[in-house]
Amino acid sequence: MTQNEGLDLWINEIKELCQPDAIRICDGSPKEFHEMMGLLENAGVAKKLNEDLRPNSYLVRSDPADVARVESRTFICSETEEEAGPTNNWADPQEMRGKLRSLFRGCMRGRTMFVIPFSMGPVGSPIAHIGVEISDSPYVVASMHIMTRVGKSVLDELGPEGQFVPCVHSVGFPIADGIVDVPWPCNPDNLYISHFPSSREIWSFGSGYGGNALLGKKCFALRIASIMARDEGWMAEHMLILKLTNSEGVTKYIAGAFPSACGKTNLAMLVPTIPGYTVETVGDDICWMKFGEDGQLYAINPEAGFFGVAPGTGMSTNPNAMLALNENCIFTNVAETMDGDIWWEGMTSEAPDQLIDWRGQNWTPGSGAPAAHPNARFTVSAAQCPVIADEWEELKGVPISAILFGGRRATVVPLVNEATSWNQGTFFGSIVSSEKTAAASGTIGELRRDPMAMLPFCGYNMADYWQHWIDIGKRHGARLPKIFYVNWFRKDEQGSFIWPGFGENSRVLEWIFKRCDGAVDAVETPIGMLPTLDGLNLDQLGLSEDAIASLLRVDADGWMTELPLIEDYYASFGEHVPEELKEELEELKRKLEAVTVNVA
Ligand code: OXD
Ligand code: MN
Repeated sequence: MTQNEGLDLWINEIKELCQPDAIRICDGSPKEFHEMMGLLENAGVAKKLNEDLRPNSYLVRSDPADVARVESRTFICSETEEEAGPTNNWADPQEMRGKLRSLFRGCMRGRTMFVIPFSMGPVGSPIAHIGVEISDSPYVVASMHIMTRVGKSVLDELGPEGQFVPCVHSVGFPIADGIVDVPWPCNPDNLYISHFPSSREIWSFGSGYGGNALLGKKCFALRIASIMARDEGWMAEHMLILKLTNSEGVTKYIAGAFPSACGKTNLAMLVPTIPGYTVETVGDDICWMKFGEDGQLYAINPEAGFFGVAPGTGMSTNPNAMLALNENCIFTNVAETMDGDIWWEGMTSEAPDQLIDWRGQNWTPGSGAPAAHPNARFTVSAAQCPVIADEWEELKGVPISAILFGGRRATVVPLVNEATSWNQGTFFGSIVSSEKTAAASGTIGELRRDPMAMLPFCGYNMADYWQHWIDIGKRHGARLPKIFYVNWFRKDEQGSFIWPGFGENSRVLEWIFKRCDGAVDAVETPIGMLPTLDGLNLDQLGLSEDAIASLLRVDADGWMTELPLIEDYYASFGEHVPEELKEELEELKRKLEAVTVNVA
């Protein structure tokens, strides 16, 4: 069937297990894409949008029970529970294999089994890796066409002996025994998204949506790749990659980890408000980094498209994303306009008078429920982004000068601070958190920690992953990127955001750019280097002195209150927490105590 014997054996094995009616090896061609969309149209789940308004684009409505990633049904099946760590759902690999065998047996009856060879990263890049997804969903095939590189070039690159990550996916809805097909087949009562670290395999059953089903993205590019990266000395991260150029034409590449729904796509496509700077996009979600022969860390975006959250995306918040969406898109669970186009909350300030909502029901403004599902998505090729960087497919990747970490913190964490060392930066990454509840003034809201924005995506023990970061620092000290901790979400006493965010974040990027060159001074504090009052361009923002102070001050009391929370958090990982991080915590405590004593 293919030239790779290992692949052929595996395809046969899965065919025997799943018993499909037919097998098709996908070639990634436009013809194949249109065939898939035709199948979805015939099934009544996809609708072609008005060709004059949104050429070659489709609206898909999923089953209302299958609308998002399901973390509670995502499993890491390492040999021991400790290897998976306390932040993952662990399942015994033998038991899970047994369960999956019985679920997958005959699960593709009445369907075609698609074999999708895909490359995560530009084909032939030394940073890229190959996977093969077997799926019984034409929606998955079409989406993989956009989100990854699919087809013959991948099989050629794989060659007769090449290794691939095997990814098996079924919607879990065989058409047999008198059962008729439904528009969006799925099996939410038997959902399993399972990862086997030792054999680097992925098995996903019961969902057709997003990260549950497009196995190249979170399952491979983060969970399995984080394990490969640990074993092979590289980094697989939940990060955007942007290219920042100053008025002299000097360019730096910055990677940034932010938890889901913190505006990564917006930052990756930002339109700077300050003169002289331009931002271009390399990636908006995932970043793979390997060290070049020159000792520098080089990054690729392993994806080929954007699978972005639609609601909240509009010309005022992310014009570049909107312009990317003019044609050749799949929209899932958005609302439909009466003239056959799409709409979602935040696309325009006012909703149209009448819509068909994501469930296919008539909708008018004020009807209570949102017209688009809050996790409605657009799927679009990255090449369509008007600010995609020319070098986004560069085989050797782009050299990374700075890494950003950030969460949503109403309190304590300043607008930006620079770690004084890789270890301190790793410490900041390990404590990234967002406030779940509104904090009263002077208190800290309930925190959800999301270290390095990897909480649902790290394929092994989170504290061992921190150790991997520390080890990278030890091995590659000299030319590592600088690390910064940013927070766009600081609130004032009235609960309003202090920092305007969006394009104004370019002011912080400018400071980071200059810090990388040592071109601007900073103040040394217990939490690293902070901007001086005139170091950050705040012109014409109209921020009060109080606001600026809240954004740039070290909230020593707030940090002192937070230290025991960090200690408790670290304690939940037991012996696995790297000594270096415990030392960073101790050091921070010592320095904060000295500051509070001085002030007193
Ligand atoms: C995503 C996520 O979809 O992080 O990118 O949830
Ligand atoms: Mn993400």
